[in-house]
Amino acid sequence: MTADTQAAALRPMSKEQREQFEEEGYLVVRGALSESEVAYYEQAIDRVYAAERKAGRLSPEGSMHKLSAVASCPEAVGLIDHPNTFPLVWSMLGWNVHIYHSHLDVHPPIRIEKPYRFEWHQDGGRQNRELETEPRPRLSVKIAYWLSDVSETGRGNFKVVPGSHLRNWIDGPPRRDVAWPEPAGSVEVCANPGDAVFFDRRLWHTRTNNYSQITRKGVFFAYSHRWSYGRDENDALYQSPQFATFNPIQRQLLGANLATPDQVPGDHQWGHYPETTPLHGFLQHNDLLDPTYPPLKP
Ligand SMILES: O=C(O)CCC(=O)C(=O)O
Repeated sequence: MTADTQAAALRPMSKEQREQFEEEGYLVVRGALSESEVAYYEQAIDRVYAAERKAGRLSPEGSMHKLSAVASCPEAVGLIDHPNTFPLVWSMLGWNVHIYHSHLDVHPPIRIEKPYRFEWHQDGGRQNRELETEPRPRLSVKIAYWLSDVSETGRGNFKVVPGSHLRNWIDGPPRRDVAWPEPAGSVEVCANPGDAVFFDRRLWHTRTNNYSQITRKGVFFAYSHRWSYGRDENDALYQSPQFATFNPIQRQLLGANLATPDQVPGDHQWGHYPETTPLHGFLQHNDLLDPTYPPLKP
C-alpha cells in the first residue's frame, strides 16, 4: 500500500459527498482505479467471459451478467474493500456490513435492435413491496466500477433519475413490453474506465442498450447489513485456497462465518460481537468509529 492509498482507506465520506449523496442518491468517484488496475480487472473479467462463452452460458446477444462476482472471479477481490471507494460504504452503513449481491457484466455491441422493455427499477426485489414506509429505508448501497469507456452516452451507460431514491414510485407502463417515455429528469451517467458510481439502492435506475462499437464492462457490488440475507453464493469460495489469502475485512464482506466457538453465528451477524468483526476492529484502531452516527457507534 502506498501512503496515498493508506490515507484514502482512512478518509471517511466528506460532508459535501454526504450532502450530494443524500440529495441525488448517487456519487461518481472519478479515477477510483488506476490504469494498471483497470487493465488487471479487465483481463480477469475477460477470462470469465471467455469461460462462460465456452460453456454456452452467454445471452443470445453474447452478454454476460454473472452473479457472485468474487466467487466467479477471485481476482476481483481487491475491488470489494478498495481504499478509494470502500470508505463511502462504511461511512454510510457502518461496520456490520457484507456484500449481499454482486455481478460481473459484459455487454458487447448489440447489432440487431432489441424489442422494447421497461427496465427501470429500484434494487432489492420484494423489499420494494414488503416495506411500508415512504420513502422506504435505504438498506443497501452499491458500487459500480467501470472497466470500459462510457464517457459518452449510447454505450450501454447506467441511467438514473437523480434524487429519485426518496420516491417509492415512478410512472411506468402497464406491462414491461409497452413502450413508455423515459422518466422526467433521467440522465445517462458518463464515466471513464476506472471511475466508480456509488449509489443508493432506492435510486431509480436502468441499464441501457449498447448500440455503440465498444463492449461495455463493469463490476457491481451491493453492500447491506450482515443481518440481511446474502443473495451471492460463496460456499465454494470459502473452500478454495484463494479464500485463505483474503484479508479479514474481505472475508467479512464475503459473508464468512466470523463466530468463534462460544459465539452464535446468527447473533454475530446481528452485530453482537463487534470485537471479532474485522471492520469494527479496523475502524476502532484508526479512530474512525463515531458515537454520533448510530451505524458507526462503537
Ligand atoms: O448495468 C447497469 O447499468 C445497471 C445495473 C443495475 O440495474 C443494477 O445494478 O441493479
